[in-house]
Amino acid sequence: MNNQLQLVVDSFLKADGNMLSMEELKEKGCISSLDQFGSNYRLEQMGDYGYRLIKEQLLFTQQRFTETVQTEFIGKQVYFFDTVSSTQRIAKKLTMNQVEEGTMIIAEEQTDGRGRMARKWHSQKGGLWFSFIVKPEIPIATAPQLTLLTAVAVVRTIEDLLPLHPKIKWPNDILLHGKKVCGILTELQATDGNIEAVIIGVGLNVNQQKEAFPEDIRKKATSISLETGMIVDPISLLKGFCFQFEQLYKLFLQHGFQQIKNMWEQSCETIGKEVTATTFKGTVKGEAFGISDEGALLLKEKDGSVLRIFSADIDGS
Ligand code: BTX
Repeated sequence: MNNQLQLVVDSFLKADGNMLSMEELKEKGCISSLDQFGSNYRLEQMGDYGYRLIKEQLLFTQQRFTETVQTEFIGKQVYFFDTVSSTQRIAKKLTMNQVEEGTMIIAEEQTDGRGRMARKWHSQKGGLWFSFIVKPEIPIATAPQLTLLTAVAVVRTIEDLLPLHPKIKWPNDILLHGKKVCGILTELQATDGNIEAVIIGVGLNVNQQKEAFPEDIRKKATSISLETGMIVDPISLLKGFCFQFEQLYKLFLQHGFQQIKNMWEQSCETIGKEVTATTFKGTVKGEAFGISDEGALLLKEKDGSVLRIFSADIDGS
């Protein structure tokens, strides 16, 4: 066995002390986790008793990532940290100097993770916290499209690796069964109206258990592990994300936003709902009926007037 692996052995015992049978493991969904994460899980036969599931917990290391990431530029230059204040802050500092497109900063834990409008983002160990830099030659007004593109990349990553179907809540929340599993923060650096760099921060709750979330968000936050009952390899998710993002980003640069917009709408749970949008200017209510080409939420008020919302918190049924 590769010496980078940390072995955790879970015995699946029945109440009578016997191991679970293959059929029982299948019923519990363990076999599907084996299919999804073949390298992380293996079954060992225990004589005539049944099977034991051996869980090989893979370490969160730069080496495991760089050796196998399958991209041309996203995540090719990486900075891995155990603990940082905020990967977003480090990424911003890096952009002050010459930095390659796709450069990524990844941390196992953030002590001062931030969301939009300087809100706190809880970033304890067990999650995946990273920021990366892209330098698209696009008009500033279309930069919010990158948040939506990133959301599609997260959805595709999760759907590709796990038996889950995440939904997007405009503009930047990814939900699993109605709870927030991921947040995206997009920040711009521009000079004279031209984009110099876009810094995209992604916070994905992976293996945290319920107690890891502070009381105030426990009801509305979730992790992949809480939704699947599995311990998931964050490096597989990170590699998957880099691949998905790069594919979509190339498509975006070559053919524009339309195809990304279609994919986004397919996974969006906000469209078609009556929502309340809280913006800087106040609160508005209406039916969310689509997004504009710039990525703004289109809201139809009761009197039929249409509003374009560029930044807001959305509540709705
Ligand atoms: P947001 O403003 O949409 O969401 C912030 C809100 O989400 C908080 O006010 C809180 O209610 C809730 N929240 C906080 N932490 C969590 C969590 N772990 N899971 C679910 N809900 C939570 C979202 O902003 C953008 C988040 C980006 C985070 C990444 S992590 C890497 C990078 N570094 C950094 O400092 N930020 C980004």
